Amino acid sequence: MSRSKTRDRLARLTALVEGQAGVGRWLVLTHDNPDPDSIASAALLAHLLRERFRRRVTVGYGGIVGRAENREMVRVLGIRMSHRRNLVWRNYKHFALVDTQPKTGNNSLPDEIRPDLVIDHHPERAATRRARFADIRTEYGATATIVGEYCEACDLELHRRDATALAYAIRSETQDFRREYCPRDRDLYDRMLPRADNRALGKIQSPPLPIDYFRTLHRALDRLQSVATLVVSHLGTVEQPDIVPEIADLLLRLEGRTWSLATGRFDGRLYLSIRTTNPRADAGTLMRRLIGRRGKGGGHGMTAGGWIDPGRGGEMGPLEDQMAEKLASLLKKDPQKLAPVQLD
Ligand SMILES: [Mn+2]
Repeated sequence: MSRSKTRDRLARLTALVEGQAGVGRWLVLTHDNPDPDSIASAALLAHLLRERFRRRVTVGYGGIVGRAENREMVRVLGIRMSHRRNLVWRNYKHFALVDTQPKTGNNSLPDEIRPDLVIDHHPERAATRRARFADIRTEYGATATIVGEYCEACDLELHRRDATALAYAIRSETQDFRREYCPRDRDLYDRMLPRADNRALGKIQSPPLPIDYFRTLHRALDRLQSVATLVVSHLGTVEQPDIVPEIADLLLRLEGRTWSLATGRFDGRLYLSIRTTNPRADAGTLMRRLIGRRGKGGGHGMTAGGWIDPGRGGEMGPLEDQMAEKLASLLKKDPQKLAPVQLD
């Protein structure tokens, strides 16, 4: 079903990009603080627009490529991306969003710009309907799988580094298929892995880690809290926001726990990440209820992220505690019983 879906949509995409409406420079944007899924999706869509449609394309991002693995991915695979501070919006005629949607608060596309193309696997947002072309497939584990299928559907030649980027994106986004995915993700991964550069994959998966990583990890373990099956840690000010979901993933591996929450402060915002081992959960909706109108958030069933603007002079502590207690309540656990976990 999905393959014919891709072909139908490819016909519409082709009409848009090849038609008069598609002439002029394209900007393909990842979400802010891009992860491997977003980076691979953008790199492959840019490759498709260049090779198949002969368009001039720039890949842009906001925030920081923070995680050591993601920095290594960009470096080893030679992926070229421009930071938003170096982008002049009016130089572009067309805008594409991958692994994110308009007005979600996690990408740098100005609200007044209507995107031409949106490809994503997060639940559809109202603003996405204004895009000229949108392909939202929530059943997919990775947006990179959707973009990869487009590349295959138009017989685009995929180089070793493209196959490597796709394989790594699917593997990391699904945590080696321990998180939500569909057979399409597995199939594309199986087609890409034999063509991928194994040495590059190895380097990307175990890069050198800066001392700040260990400092933050130390703090995370020092400030561990728990109630029933929920484990929580507040990292305070962090060097880069990607460490927050990374710690949430790690905490979830604590035996006997099925939910984790990590928070961290960066650049005036409090970032939050929720993880669960329950495949029937809806972490994205839970995150949006947790944040309410104080910020932006969303996600999938088993993973979610968001941020809150704590306002001026917001002290580290009370807001974090309030969020942890609210999450405990939403999960029907007694917030009063949230207590430190002593490790020494
Ligand atoms: Mn994704």
